[in-house]
Amino acid sequence: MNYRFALLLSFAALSIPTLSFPQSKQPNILFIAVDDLRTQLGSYGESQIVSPNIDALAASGTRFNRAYCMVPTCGASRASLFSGRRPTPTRFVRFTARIDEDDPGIVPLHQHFKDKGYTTLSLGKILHFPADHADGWSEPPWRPNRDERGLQPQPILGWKPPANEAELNEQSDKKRPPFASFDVADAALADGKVASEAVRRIQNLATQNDPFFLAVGFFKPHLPFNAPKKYWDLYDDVSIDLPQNYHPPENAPQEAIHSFGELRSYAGVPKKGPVSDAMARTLIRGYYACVSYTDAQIGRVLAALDDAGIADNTIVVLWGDHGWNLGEHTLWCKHCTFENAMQAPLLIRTPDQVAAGRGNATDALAEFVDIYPTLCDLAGIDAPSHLDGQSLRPVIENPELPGKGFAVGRFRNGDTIRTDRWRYTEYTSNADAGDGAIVARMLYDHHKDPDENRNLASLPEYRSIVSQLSRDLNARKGR
Ligand SMILES: [Ca+2]
Repeated sequence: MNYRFALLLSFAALSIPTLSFPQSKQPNILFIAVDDLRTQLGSYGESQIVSPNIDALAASGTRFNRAYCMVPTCGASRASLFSGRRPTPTRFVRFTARIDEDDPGIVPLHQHFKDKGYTTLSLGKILHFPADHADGWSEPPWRPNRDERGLQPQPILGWKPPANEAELNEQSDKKRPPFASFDVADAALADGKVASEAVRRIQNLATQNDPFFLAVGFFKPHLPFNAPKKYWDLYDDVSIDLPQNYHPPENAPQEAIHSFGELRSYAGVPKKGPVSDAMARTLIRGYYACVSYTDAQIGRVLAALDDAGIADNTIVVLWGDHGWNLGEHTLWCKHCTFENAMQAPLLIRTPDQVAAGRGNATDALAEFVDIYPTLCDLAGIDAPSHLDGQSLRPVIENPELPGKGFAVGRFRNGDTIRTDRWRYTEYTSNADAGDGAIVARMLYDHHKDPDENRNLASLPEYRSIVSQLSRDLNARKGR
């Protein structure tokens, strides 16, 4: 056998696996991001929120009952997820965080898939700055026109608006209310446009040979709670109460409670003190309406996958970038390390689950830095070495597995760890340096106090638990 013939034979042998698994069989990824989505959904238990499409996805894939963001603010959470790296006191701190500035030189999730032959597209709100690692997308990131100024707001049941313009504006610089109802079609607002573009793209991508990584980011339920009227109408007859823990936790340090500056920047929201009960109820209802609106758009995108005949070869991931407080502990918005801000939905549906026709749910703790390695694992491509998380594939395939057993995160000067039973947070005096003295602590027992109403950190009988959790937190947090 001459050398040339031997070489040909060896190439032929090498090519057999490739021929057996043509590129078109590599799974696509539909990557759905929802801004400020908390786990108060029917699929996560009792809820007044109408979210049939997210619930159906949850039932057909793996529902992570305990998944946590790394930083409870938009840009930093997203930058951490896309980089696959934990936040530190100087990395992924604010909503304006960028990967290319905070963690230069690493290959982010979308770039990695592009390098592996995927067509990668970003629609709507994905990274906070579309220019951040824009080269990792096959086309420039696309966002809809979000100008809603020409729309006529409709009255909202149960909400008495300020009596006059002066009353509306006197307490705010932003000059627009935190919620509005518009009697318009879904596509008149941004998320309807995002869904329409996603549907159009899916129809085209389904005809191409290359696998795709399609990132679709919805803007709601982020403030302001603007939604088409029909979604507000879903809650006309729903009695909405303030949360039972509309008060700070017992013994909570002042570091834990913020004054929801994000909400206060909207018109009609007082600059100090609590909002009125009427406004609180309307905020909750507006949040519900926005979730239902976004849920309907997610349904259109998922239906497009089915209609194109590619659902059985597409991994679907749905995640909220962090949770949200709807009055719990007197808090609104995110920006804290309570469970309501750190926890967010995470749903992953694999082609195997589509083929089997059923999903599952797991209590294994998951962190959003795990999403990057999970997608590599599920798609059968190598994961880069810089990743801080670990693949969730074993948990998806066997939801009874315990997983890694912890989730850490941080916000400003607070570092927090969630374990099976506990949430522990410690606040340092010098968050920027990351080495300040610990000035306050919180400890909540989720077996006895899932709403986190009683801080146990200063009680002597919990001293050893606090010490152990502090050691675990400091061993695992980003540096
Ligand atoms: Ca967000």
